[in-house]
Amino acid sequence: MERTLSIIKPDGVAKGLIGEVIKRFENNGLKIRAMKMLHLTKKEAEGFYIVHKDRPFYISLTDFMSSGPIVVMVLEGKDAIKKNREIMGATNPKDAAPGTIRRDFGLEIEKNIVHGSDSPESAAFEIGYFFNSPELIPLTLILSPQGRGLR
Ligand code: IDP
Ligand code: MG
Repeated sequence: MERTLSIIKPDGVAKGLIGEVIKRFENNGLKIRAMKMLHLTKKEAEGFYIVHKDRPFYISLTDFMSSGPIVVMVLEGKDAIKKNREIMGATNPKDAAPGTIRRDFGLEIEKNIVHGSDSPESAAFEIGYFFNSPELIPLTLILSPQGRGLR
């Protein structure tokens, strides 16, 4: 099992795609271990994308990522990093395969609906950027909830 960080970016939230994106993860066997809606400050967006600080699109990207609410999620499953990136599609929606989130809904290379970690190292950094360990619900509890009427 592997974990990855997913973000539904401000364009995905604004277009009403939260449910659509989550449905695709669930249909592909990815379990949601943690989830929250946030509105990042510019500084928080800069910190998250620090790996891109020298790229020409850094200012525009961090303006965009702090422009409205986002949904951040920890996904877990077999090969979750690769699987999530397959479901998302290529960075530029024009290059993304048919049936991927970015191809189906992305406007252009920056406003491409979703983010996904690209390696185990970035997943660890990105999950830790938004979540403390106690915020991750144990997988066993997700798969077989304990409670009144559910035993
Ligand atoms: P990824 O999201 O597919 O991993 P990265 O290269 O890590 O792609 O870029 C991070 C994000 O920065 C992209 O998802 C996109 O929103 C934005 N981005 C990447 N390349 C460009 C570009 O050339 N122009 C504008 N924005 C870009
Ligand atoms: Mg990336």
